[in-house]
Amino acid sequence: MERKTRMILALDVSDREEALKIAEDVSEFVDAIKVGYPLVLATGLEIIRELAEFAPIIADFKVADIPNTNRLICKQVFEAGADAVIVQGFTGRDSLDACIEVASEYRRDVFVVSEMSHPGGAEFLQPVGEAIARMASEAGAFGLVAPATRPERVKKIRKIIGDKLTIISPGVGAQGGRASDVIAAGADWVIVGRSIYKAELPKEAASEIAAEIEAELRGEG
Ligand code: O7M
Repeated sequence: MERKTRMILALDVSDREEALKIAEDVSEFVDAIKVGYPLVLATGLEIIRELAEFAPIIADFKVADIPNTNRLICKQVFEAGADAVIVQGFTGRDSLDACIEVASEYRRDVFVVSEMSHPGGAEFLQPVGEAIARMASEAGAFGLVAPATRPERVKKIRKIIGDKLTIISPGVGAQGGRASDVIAAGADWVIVGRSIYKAELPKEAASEIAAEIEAELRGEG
């Protein structure tokens, strides 16, 4: 995945036409499109190939099962044309290894959720987030998912993993996080959903966030 705009669109709409229109509109401002259950359950897995025309696709299925089932899920995800898959880390090293094995067969990437951005993310997952980040690094994952709503946690996790893994960070806009803050804290990409796809003009909204990130990277943030 190229690090250009440093933004990933979370395309959580449930209508195929709307999804394709937004993807086309904002493609110049995003490095990837994250597709998850809302869109795939509503329109079918084929949407991954259709959207791949506009940007690399990260399949957000937060895979969280035993190694064998994880292997079967990841195979389907990559056969469907996704460039990367998002998996949960809390299921342990063997489950994660299964995903990474399949990803390397297909030459694709795995992102691991170490902790989550919503208030409940602090209840059970945050206390083990750093251990999950270390495990993901040892296992050879491509990246971590860490919360833009808590830039101080992104900073801490960046310190733990160094430059070995990338960090993608959801929680910008609708959940209260700021793109520039989390890029400054060490995230490689921010993930933005509602602030773009619910905006009256998604292209304008994406362009504004991209400009904010650019200013931060130039040191004007
Ligand atoms: O910008 P939003 O809040 O509309 O969307 C954020 C997207 O990121 C949405 O698709 C969530 O499911 C996802 N997300 C979080 O919001 N918080 C997390 O901790 C993790 C994710 C995620 O993408 O996990 C892989």
